[in-house]
Amino acid sequence: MVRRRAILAATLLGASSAAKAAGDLTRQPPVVVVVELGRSDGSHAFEPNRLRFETGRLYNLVLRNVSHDPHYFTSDEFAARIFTRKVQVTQRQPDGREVTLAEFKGVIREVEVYPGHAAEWWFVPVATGRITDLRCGIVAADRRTHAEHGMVGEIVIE
Ligand SMILES: [Cu+2]
Repeated sequence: MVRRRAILAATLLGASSAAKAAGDLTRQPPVVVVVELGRSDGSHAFEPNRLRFETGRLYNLVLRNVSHDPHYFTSDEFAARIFTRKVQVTQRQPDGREVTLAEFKGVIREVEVYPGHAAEWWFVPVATGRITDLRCGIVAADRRTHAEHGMVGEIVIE
């Protein structure tokens, strides 16, 4: 009886420590994913324009604007399926180091990045789905949006 109780206690302890290990999903080492916004030749696109994430993992989505125009990374469906830990604004120094200038926390739906700069969106996907509303809504000189010029993308959360 005593032995049986000891085994039960060990089992319960094991279960609780496993639950603790899963604990704070925003504090695991991030998976870094880089998406370039725009192209240096002036055309409008996300590169890559197909993204895949898994629920429960922490991602650092680096949005790097490599063009001469500002660009948005906008997706309502994506925002509804993730928990945002933070969005941070970074700046590359002349010596190549990336420094953080600001951090934003809370629900984020849209990030705009200016030419030559980058922002990092740290998040944990919490719901699966195929998301097709990734777009840049900026209006170009010809009055068509960047999305209409092809700056759209697809996100799959598994
Ligand atoms: Cu754009």
